[in-house]
Amino acid sequence: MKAAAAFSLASLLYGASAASNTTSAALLSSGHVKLGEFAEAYAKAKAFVAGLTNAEKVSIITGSDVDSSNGSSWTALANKDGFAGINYQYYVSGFPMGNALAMTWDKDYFDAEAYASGREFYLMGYNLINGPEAGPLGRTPWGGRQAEAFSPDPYLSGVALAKTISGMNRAGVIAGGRHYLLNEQETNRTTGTSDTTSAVYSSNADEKTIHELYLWPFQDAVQAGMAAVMCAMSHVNNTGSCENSHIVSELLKEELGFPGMVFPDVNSQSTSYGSANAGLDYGSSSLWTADILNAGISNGSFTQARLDDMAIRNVIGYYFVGLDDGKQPDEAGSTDYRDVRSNHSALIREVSAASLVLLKNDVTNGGGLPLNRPRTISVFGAHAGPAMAGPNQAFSVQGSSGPTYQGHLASGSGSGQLSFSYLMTPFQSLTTRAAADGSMIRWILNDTYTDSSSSSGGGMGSPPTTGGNGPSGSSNSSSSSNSTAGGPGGSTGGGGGGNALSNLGQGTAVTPSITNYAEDSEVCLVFLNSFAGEGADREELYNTDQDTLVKSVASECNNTVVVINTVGPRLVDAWVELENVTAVLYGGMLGQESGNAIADVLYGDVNPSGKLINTIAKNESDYPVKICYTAQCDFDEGVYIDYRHFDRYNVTPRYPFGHGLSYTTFEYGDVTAKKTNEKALSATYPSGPMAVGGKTDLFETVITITTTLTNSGSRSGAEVAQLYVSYPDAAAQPIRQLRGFEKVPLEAGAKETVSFAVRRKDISYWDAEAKEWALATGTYTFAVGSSSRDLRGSVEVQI
Ligand SMILES: *[C@@H]1O[C@H](CO)[C@@H](O)[C@H](O)[C@H]1NC(C)=O
Ligand SMILES: *[C@@H]1O[C@H](CO)[C@@H](O)[C@H](O)[C@H]1NC(C)=O
Ligand SMILES: *[C@@H]1O[C@H](CO)[C@@H](O)[C@H](O)[C@H]1NC(C)=O
Ligand SMILES: *[C@@H]1O[C@H](CO)[C@@H](O)[C@H](O)[C@H]1NC(C)=O
Ligand SMILES: *[C@@H]1O[C@H](CO)[C@@H](O)[C@H](O)[C@H]1NC(C)=O
Ligand SMILES: *[C@@H]1O[C@H](CO)[C@@H](O)[C@H](O)[C@H]1NC(C)=O
Ligand SMILES: *[C@@H]1O[C@H](CO)[C@@H](O)[C@H](O)[C@H]1NC(C)=O
Ligand SMILES: *[C@@H]1O[C@H](CO)[C@@H](O)[C@H](O)[C@H]1NC(C)=O
Ligand SMILES: *[C@@H]1O[C@H](CO)[C@@H](O)[C@H](O)[C@H]1NC(C)=O
Ligand SMILES: *[C@@H]1O[C@H](CO)[C@@H](O)[C@H](O)[C@H]1NC(C)=O
Ligand SMILES: *[C@@H]1O[C@H](CO)[C@@H](O)[C@H](O)[C@H]1NC(C)=O
Ligand SMILES: CC(=O)N[C@H]1CO[C@H](CO)[C@@H](O)[C@@H]1O
Repeated sequence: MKAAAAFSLASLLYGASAASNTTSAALLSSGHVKLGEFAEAYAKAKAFVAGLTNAEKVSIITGSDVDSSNGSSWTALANKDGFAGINYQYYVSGFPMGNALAMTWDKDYFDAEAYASGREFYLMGYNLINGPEAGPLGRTPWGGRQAEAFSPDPYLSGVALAKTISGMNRAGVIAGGRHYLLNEQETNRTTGTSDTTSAVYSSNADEKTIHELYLWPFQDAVQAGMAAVMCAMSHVNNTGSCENSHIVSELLKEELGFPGMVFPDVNSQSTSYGSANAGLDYGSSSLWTADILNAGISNGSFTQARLDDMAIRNVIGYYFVGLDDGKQPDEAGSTDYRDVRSNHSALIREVSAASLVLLKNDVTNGGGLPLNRPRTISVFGAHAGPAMAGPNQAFSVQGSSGPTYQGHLASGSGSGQLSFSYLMTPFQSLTTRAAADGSMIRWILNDTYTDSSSSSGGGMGSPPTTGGNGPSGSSNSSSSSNSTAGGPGGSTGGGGGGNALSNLGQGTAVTPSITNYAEDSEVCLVFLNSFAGEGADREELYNTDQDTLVKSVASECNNTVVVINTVGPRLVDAWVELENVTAVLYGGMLGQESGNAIADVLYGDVNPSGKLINTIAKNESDYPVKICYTAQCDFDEGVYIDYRHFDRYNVTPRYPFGHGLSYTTFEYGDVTAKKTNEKALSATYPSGPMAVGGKTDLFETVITITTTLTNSGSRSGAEVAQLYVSYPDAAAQPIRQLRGFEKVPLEAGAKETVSFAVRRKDISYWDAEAKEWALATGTYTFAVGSSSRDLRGSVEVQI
């Protein structure tokens, strides 16, 4: 209450004189925003800044320490890249990246991972984290940076961004949501160093698209306590994102009531007054000197109120997350050993396994998943095993990192890249399982392997068959007489390729070839990946070499199981319908326990429960948005990306958004609706007070949707029940949109009630004329299901 009184005084002092681009309402001192949980941090920040000279304030906003003549001191925030782990740091954990975490559709895991990762940052002495990310949202499946982000669905991304921001803040660090705004591709995000004709692309979108899609997750995150936002390198409406007063001051600070600091991505500030007036709070010490800013205050190009606002916004997060308690350890050197990892490996394995999506599973002939002590296992593909050198490749921004990686891939590249201290590969985990089960496991860890011995008849392409005491010694005379391999005591390497199609039981040293191994196996596991990262977009959505590998294996193996880890949607149509492809397991970048998590699901220790975070198309031409190569990138598709596009144009996807199978089955009961706030529903526009996040009533529950979920199979498992809303026509909305999800663990036979709290925002559309979220009048349909195209029940509500 005291703090609130102080704001109105301040607004009298500064509000009226606030000039130019930063309107008075974007100043915290204006009292425009009810600060709620930020009030105490604001009071502390304001008192601290009040004791500083302008020169000291300028030091703070340009990242320098202050040792005030008054005895107040400030140590510049230690800023660090990463979210799913600390970038460039020894002895830390590599957590599942954003895309994998999102595939869990588990709010508790969003929080738990962010908290655990946040603790590692905290204990290593970092204060301000560059992440998590809801930009890119995922406008185009070719975007290079999708592994760091969550989902092209704004609701799912909004929940994930909000939970991960609050989880990291709770760990004691300031999470900086990025990249704000419309930062959807890597191509031309900077000008080329030699090519002076190249231009940074400008993203141009209408207000409806901005509000209903790209700004949406940031709004949820502001409401959840986001205290810092990183603005992007790319431009919006032909102005640098960090210097665009519309998106920074009007949308973020005024409309969403953001109380924290806006700080720039590398090279994203180009002017002194332009950037400060537009709403950038932290920036370059050469563009923002005390002389320049004081001169601006003297002649009206800048204001004292704004400088104070900038300084306050630079320190408010520090107080908000409790860094002023003085307990945080000092910043560590990048190779210092500190015990920060706790038991995080267990959480990482759990989250990774819970993120894996079972796309297909055909158990009709005894194949498919889960595996049951298979006698013979063949493993194919470079992605199954370690890269030749590892676990971390060199950091490579602007590098061409794809399209596939010759080794097990569990991280994207760039500033979100994980710093592995170890990496569990599938090969290692499967070998451990095979040893325990008494299986035989063989491998070709290469996507394009060809047996070079087949022409020469010699042993050239084959692994050495040293010694005579290998498993092949168990061959009996009858079978070894048919063996073309070295056999017992074999010293000649592999046998002739012409006779290589030997049967199981004729000796283990079959000449290594994809088809030979495939033929001799009870199950064939083929591992594929798709790589990209910061600085370069994806070149392809499928890989011909890897697709050929799957087809070769499947031609000889009637139980071919494909495992994919990818940074963005990876098409599977080249082979997914083959009858010998019995199962497909699909995931994102899983982090350090990748192999263990994959094996946990393959063997059924964990029942898969992940769901797709985007649509897998049959053909890449089915997606609406490619990479933009021109200076003007117009978001003409509006809100129709991913499933919103497929639904509108009636394009059949291979696997729809939200899809994911289980080893058990689930049944949905009737769907019912209850209006919980009739009065609110009778008003077209929200009318609540302006708080952190926006008008408070946007976040109030107005309708509750309820159904029941039963595990009708014989194993325990978890289902993600999804709520999709269809608006009345007047709202001009996509056919259906995700507006709720709950992940429900159920023992075999168990039944539970599932409820979705629908907020006013969730049934509103952006009314561009009124510049406000509006409710439409008419019939809303609330459908509940297992994916966006597997709806099991619905209910209509008149509004
Ligand atoms: C010291 O702080 C007080 C208020 O805390 C302020 O009035 C004064 O101007 C400050 N002096 C300097 C040199 O910053
Ligand atoms: C965008 O990047 C592409 C590929 O690097 C280049 O050919 C093109 O000229 C760039 N476009 C602009 C507007 O700079
Ligand atoms: C882009 O500029 C136009 C014209 O100046 C303006 O109407 C529109 O609101 C701007 N959009 C954004 C996202 O800044
Ligand atoms: C104010 O002073 C600055 C610094 O000398 C100068 O760049 C700017 O153009 C001036 N603005 C006006 C309106 O005089
Ligand atoms: C890790 O340790 C914490 C604290 O000891 C405990 O609460 C948590 O359940 C553990 N997590 C896992 C996944 O074992
Ligand atoms: C594969 O073929 C073998 C040999 O004919 C048969 O025993 C097995 O059941 C088949 N498995 C599948 C999944 O079709
Ligand atoms: C994979 O096998 C092909 C063909 O045998 C060979 O040319 C290539 O070098 C191998 N790749 C790796 C990474 O070993
Ligand atoms: C030897 O192989 C034959 C043919 O596969 C089989 O019937 C027989 O049981 C095997 N003998 C031993 C001792 O393994
Ligand atoms: C050798 O293999 C062929 C074809 O699989 C089979 O018909 C023949 O009986 C085998 N011979 C012996 C001695 O096992
Ligand atoms: C499926 O695998 C079996 C070997 O188990 C093979 O004989 C058959 O030709 C394969 N089917 C296809 C369509 O490739
Ligand atoms: C995808 O569609 C395009 C154009 O419709 C077609 O030329 C191409 O062959 C298709 N690709 C695949 C892999 O089916
Ligand atoms: C976009 C915009 O309104 N820019 C203005 C910001 O304020 C300065 C100084 O008043 C003007 O020169 C810009 O035109």
